[in-house]
Amino acid sequence: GNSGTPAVAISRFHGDGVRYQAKLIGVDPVPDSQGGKMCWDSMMKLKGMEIAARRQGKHKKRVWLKVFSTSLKILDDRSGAVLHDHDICRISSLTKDETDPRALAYVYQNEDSYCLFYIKMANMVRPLCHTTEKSDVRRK
Ligand code: I3P
Repeated sequence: GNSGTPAVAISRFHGDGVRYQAKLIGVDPVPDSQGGKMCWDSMMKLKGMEIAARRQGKHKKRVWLKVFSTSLKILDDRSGAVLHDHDICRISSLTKDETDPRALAYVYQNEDSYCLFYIKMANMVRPLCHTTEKSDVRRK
């Protein structure tokens, strides 16, 4: 039967996806799929590294975040090369950075390991947070 994802099927993320301009703050291996403290500690660690890098004149990597109905791709902003191709089913937690309205983090499961991806959007993250939550994908 069709027990798929009808809500997702009618979303605007079908087909070519929706592209957001962003920067990759950092990627950090984490021990688990979720956990508020775990995510926050990882985000603070990456933020510390970002600050240290900036002091040395280094900039965050500019990327495009492309959201599709079943995947999230992180592309190099210049070449368009796919740096990360994430199956949305394997994104186990999404954390809004309460100290930065443009930043968010999610945990991605790759086989038996987990990685936290910390991303800074060019614009406010609220629309993205809403649309990646499946219950909110349904429109009207
Ligand atoms: C930049 C400023 C930007 C920041 C950028 C910094 O510093 O803080 O807001 O971009 O980060 O270099 P300055 O004002 O001294 O030029 P984001 O807001 O996107 O973080 P970046 O160099 O890592 O791109």
